[in-house]
Amino acid sequence: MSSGGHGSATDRRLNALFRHLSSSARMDPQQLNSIAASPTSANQNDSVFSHVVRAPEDPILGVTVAYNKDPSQVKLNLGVGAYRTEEGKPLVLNVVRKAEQQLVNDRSRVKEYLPIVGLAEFNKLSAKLILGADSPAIRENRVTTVQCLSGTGSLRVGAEFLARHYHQRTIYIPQPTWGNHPKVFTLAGLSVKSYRYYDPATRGLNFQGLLEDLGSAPAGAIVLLHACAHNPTGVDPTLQQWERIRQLMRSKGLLPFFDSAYQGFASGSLDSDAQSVRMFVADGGECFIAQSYAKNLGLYGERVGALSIVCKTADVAGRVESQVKLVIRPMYSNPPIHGASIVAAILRDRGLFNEWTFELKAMADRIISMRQKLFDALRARGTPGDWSHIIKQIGMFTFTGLNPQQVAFMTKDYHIYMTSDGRISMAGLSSKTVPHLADAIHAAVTRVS
Ligand code: KET
Repeated sequence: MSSGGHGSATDRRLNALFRHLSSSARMDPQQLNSIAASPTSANQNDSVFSHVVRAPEDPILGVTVAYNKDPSQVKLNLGVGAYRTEEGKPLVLNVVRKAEQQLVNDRSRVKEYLPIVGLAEFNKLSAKLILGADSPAIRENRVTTVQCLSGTGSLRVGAEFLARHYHQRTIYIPQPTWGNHPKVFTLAGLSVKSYRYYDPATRGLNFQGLLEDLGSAPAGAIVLLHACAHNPTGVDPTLQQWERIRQLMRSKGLLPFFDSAYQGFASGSLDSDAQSVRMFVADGGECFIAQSYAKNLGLYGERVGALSIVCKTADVAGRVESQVKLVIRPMYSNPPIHGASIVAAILRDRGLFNEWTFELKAMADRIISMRQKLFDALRARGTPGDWSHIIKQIGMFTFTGLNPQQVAFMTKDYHIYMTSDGRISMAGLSSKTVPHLADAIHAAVTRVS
């Protein structure tokens, strides 16, 4: 390869570029017009993208798009899982405002890039939050945690790593599950299969079906588990059932991948909601955990989350982390600093942390009270059917059992927006809107089959 000098390839390219630029600069306007009108130039109506077909809206986020277009005064968005106050307004937690104020007041803070793996303190504290402050896995340095773009980004980074470095490319997801799961895993290069989870007849867990399906999964397969507050069903295994699942999975060498998007939202307690994960970590085995702070800290748009990979030894964890960095760097280089700084400020300070647990419990309690109110309202109307699942289900959502036709009817006649599988976000409901929803459900089940 020549290096410099008149004859180098770089010089030739630069010279050609210079000739091109100076000649077009000298071109008169008429000459330019004639080029634009020449038959070889692109026709405005003939886009190189004219074959692109319009994609459907996202089944969950598209509900908000439709809601925003509706001019009705009584419209109600129960689609996306986003917390609203009794006044129907989005909520910024007080503790988040305090942490943000601290950050703004701290003049020593800069906006430099974070490392590829994100904010070190945030990562450490996130691992502690999900695994427990006294977790032996953390003490033994065999957990690697990387800051990712909320829960979705954590799932995707974990899946990309697995597709590159794990011997089994099949991931089992519950039936049903969050609608984005199959897309995230398929696009990461994994092959997606499902295991039985929900029994529409009992509106509860199909525990037998779950055990059978995981029992016949190939050794080593990855299994996606919702850590708590299963979305969309609101049905979680009991601790005894979790223990059976753990034994079965460990005996077959199945690899757990926990999605923890609702820690604190199920019971109102951060520790209780992490019990499923901690059970799998206590046995010394390996697992993946994707954490989101979208719901429990209300940081939806800040995109703050973490991927933790619990390994057998510190040495393996270090090597795994080095490869996770190779996944992240060409995707988005490194994660954003603001949201992670808010979380770190809250998790490191006992006062702020306690305040958070208070606010979190208040959100969880308001959701639980909405369950009772909706149940009572349907009972008062004598709506046909057993609606006790509304008060039994856990977390942000009620899986109503309404069919797509009934959902479409409620949207058209009552301006109530929800996903077509009949899931409603209880966090979007308030005492004022419960009667409207109960009227709509009553009309739907009595008039639409
Ligand atoms: N996991 C589950 C189970 C989940 O419900 C969500 C979001 C996520 C991960 C991702 O959240 P993130 O904002 O990336 O941290 N679910 C709600 C919002 C959405 O669909 O994006 C929902 O089901 O309404």
